Amino acid sequence: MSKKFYITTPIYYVNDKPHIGHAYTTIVADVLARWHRQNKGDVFFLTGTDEHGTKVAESAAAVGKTPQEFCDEISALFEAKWKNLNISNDDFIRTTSARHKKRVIEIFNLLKDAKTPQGREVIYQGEYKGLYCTGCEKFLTEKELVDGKCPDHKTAPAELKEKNYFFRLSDYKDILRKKIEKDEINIFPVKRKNEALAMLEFIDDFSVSRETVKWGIDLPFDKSQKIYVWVDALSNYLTALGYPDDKNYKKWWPADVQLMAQDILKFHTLYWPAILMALGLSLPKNICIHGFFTINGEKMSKSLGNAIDPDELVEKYGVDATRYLLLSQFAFGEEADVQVARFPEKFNSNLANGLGNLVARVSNLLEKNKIPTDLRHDYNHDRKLTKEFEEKMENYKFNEALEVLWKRLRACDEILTKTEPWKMKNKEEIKKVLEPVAQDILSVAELLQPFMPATSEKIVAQFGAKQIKKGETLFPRIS
Ligand code: ME8
Repeated sequence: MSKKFYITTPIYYVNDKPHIGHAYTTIVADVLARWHRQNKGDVFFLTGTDEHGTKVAESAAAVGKTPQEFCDEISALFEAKWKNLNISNDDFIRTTSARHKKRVIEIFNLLKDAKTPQGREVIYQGEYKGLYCTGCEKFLTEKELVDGKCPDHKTAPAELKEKNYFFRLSDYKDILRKKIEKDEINIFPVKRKNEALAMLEFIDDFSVSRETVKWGIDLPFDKSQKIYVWVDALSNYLTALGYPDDKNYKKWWPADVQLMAQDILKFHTLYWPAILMALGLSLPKNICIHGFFTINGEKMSKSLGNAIDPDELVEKYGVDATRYLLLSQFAFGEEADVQVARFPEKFNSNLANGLGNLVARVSNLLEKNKIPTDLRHDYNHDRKLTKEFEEKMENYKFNEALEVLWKRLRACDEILTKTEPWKMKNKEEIKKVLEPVAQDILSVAELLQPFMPATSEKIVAQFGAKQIKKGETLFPRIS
């Protein structure tokens, strides 16, 4: 039986247009999904949009739209951008969809009856008095502020005093600590695990409903309240599977990999596992957290106006090159400054010259000299290369996985430079040089499939033929 692999991205807020930060997480998920499918995994890849809360309602009002109209529009924009990046998600969940809302209500009814490990009610009514940042849709403590402002949004938080229902997180502290320490929820990279453990010491019960919010799902047992947008949003990973009434969730849950950046670490490593434990469900296996992109050292955001639209890159470089440029630039998990100014140079050296030129030269020589080849056409043919590549993939080192392939391409270039087959007259001699190089190209192309699916498909078709022929230019140089 093939191994199931359930992978998720965060569901993105519709108040912001998709930018390369969202695109990065989604491309990484796509690469992992495609890689598992290629290895005969049974994959379910989920992404979607987070559409409730004051922030979204305010964004809609600012452009004179109803919240639902606004959500429909921006959610469709996310879907279109993902299509444009050749994202192979199996489902797209929206928190304003009927299927999601219905199941969130069921989740709340289950939580209402649930007991903590200490036998107390998980949900209780209380009053929240404190700070709230609408930009983050997050409750803040004084300690988290910088100069009295939210460090992410650089705005002063609102002072709130309202009736809320709370989740008794304090009763889960010990069990959460144990599970995180023992890697039962494997938080990657380890520095994020340590951050989660440090945060755990300071957390308190959290609100699961809001009194003063208008755009949201009604709390089933108190209609004066809306479900807090974060609990609504986290539930998506279950509602998309049809939890609790559709048995489909039994096939896919728990998630194998949940991807995100560190901005939402607390919600996913502490709140979310506690909610799952309260529901009696198992915990996600891996929570993989990447760094926050900056653009020239500045946080990328709508308010700062420096966000890059992935479509801009696709238009300039093409889909596969955009995916390559974003994933090869830095290690997953590190803080990363996107240096878009370096993209043209990288495109020309690694794609136009590196891969593109090699494919063109070798195919041209084979066609011109009418040399047939007989190449092995399977993923595992070059065990050494595949193993080295897989080791990097298993550790989320996508930039290094790509480098493994490019190292091989450079070695091919060196062979050609050294042997100069274009000067050779004897067909057998030419074949002796070119056939192994063509095999390397084919093996690299097979492994490249999760990153650059269309390019991989073209090269595999081209080099899979008995008589290899020169094809179209894969990556025309950019000036
Ligand atoms: O937080 N660099 O949605 P969101 C890298 N709706 N990644 C970035 C990024 C950047 N500058 N900006 C955004 C939410 N991302 C909630 C999530 S999930 C149940 C609810 C990516 O639209 C990254 O994956 O603010 C980050 O975690 C996510 O977008 C936040 O998206």
